Amino acid sequence: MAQIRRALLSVSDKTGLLDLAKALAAQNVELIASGGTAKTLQEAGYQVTPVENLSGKGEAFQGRMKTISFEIASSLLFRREDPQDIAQAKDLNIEPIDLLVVNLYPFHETLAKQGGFQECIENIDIGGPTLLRAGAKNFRSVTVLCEPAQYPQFISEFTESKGATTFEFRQKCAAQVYTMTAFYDLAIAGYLNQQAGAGLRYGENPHQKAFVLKDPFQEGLAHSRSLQGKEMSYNNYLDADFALKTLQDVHSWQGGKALPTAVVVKHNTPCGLALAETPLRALEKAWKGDEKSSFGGIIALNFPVTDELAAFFSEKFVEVILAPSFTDSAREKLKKNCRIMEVGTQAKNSWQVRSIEGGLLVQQQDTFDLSNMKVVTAKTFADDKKRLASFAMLAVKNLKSNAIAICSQDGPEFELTTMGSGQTNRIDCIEKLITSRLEDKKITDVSEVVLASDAFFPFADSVQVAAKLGVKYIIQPGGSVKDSEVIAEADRLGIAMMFTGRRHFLH
Ligand code: 93A
Repeated sequence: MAQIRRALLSVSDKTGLLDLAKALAAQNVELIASGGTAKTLQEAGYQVTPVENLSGKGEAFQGRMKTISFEIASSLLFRREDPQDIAQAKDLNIEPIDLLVVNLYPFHETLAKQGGFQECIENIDIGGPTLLRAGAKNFRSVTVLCEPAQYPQFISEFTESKGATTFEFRQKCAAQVYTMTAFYDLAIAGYLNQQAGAGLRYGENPHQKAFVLKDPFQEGLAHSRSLQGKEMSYNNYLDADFALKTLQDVHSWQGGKALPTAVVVKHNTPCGLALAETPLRALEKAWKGDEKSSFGGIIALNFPVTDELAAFFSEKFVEVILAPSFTDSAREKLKKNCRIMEVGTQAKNSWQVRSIEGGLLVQQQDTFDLSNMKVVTAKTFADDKKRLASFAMLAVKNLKSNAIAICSQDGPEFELTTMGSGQTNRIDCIEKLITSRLEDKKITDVSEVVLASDAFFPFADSVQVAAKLGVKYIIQPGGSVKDSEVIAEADRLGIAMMFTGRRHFLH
């Protein structure tokens, strides 16, 4: 528990301020406040120490300087448990501040009401984030509240414990501060980027504004420059990211000596994927995975693009080619409007962030692990078939759910033969998409392919449809309440099946 004796309050939104002041005053906490906040408190009858008593200077530059000062930051930051800091604070006449209550200038609201440029700039809070970040860094001793929604919980904990807070509460508050300042800065960055005309030509559609925010702390696609061709578009980035992630996955699955690998992505879906003994074969096989869809696709390769490969593209239209390098003459040969980008094949295992209304969803990247892979049927898999099954699982991992991949092998070479993805039910994926695509490609013998499913089969019907097609090998995560029925059906139909214990939903 950390006892609160002095509080600094500096709030734009005065909601709940007086309830908070009442609870603090009841425990004899000294209230220090900036101009407007002090006024509100004083008008309600509270005794307030003006912030200038600490900083030694009054507000300046029309309010741009209120709380930014050596003394105030020191009061928040010095280590309360460190003898050296304690001695120095004493020398410098610094008294600790134990509670900080700040909410920031309403930058978002100013944008929302379409405030003018100068009004927006003035609403960029500098002192507030400085205080917040200082207090939050010292959460071991300092409690920091950055929005009125936190007050009720604080008041009840603080009152109950007679003027203190717990470490857990302070840590949660600190995390909230850095989330708050991150979103605050993100809004400012977005606004200034837009004002500066930085950005993509448009978003997914021409009427949508869009820009890329590059993470300065990470490398990756957002930082790569297109070496030639038109600028990357929003959709190009999305598809290129998908192509690259799939390529990196397949590249690392092969271990040290990766064979030439090619991925073709269309609309966020790898529709072609192959690894082969020569770059040209890998490219040809990936392209033929779904020739109809490959037109206008995005290509990712784990090998340099040479003349021979550039010639492959001469009669074809592709949006982007991603590869570790391009020879000068290959660049000459590639169509001038084809975007080319040099990118690595090394996966960066960073957080994956997606936006939803009102926030961001954050998760680890999906990883591949077949250490629990096991045969569950009477019929088994030969070792090379197991390898093909793991490739098929890798292919289906990179397809939008519900997804089914059918993969085949020719010696050391592997390819995605056909797939169905993005379906709202699994059975349609096999019954409609896979069946018609196999017909399209005139593939009649599927006895040596492996069919992979990104999640378990909820019923035995998918196995029946697969058997009707002639499929003899299936790999899937397992985990359905009907697993035993599914296995029994596979046994009855002479199908070999493996479970991996790891689902690969991709929504
Ligand atoms: O203009 S500032 O960036 N400079 C400062 O030094 C400063 N200190 C606090 N904005 C500053 N603040 C902000 O003022 C706080 O974050 C809060 O939003 C607001 C409270 O001002 P007042 O107490 O005068 O109403």
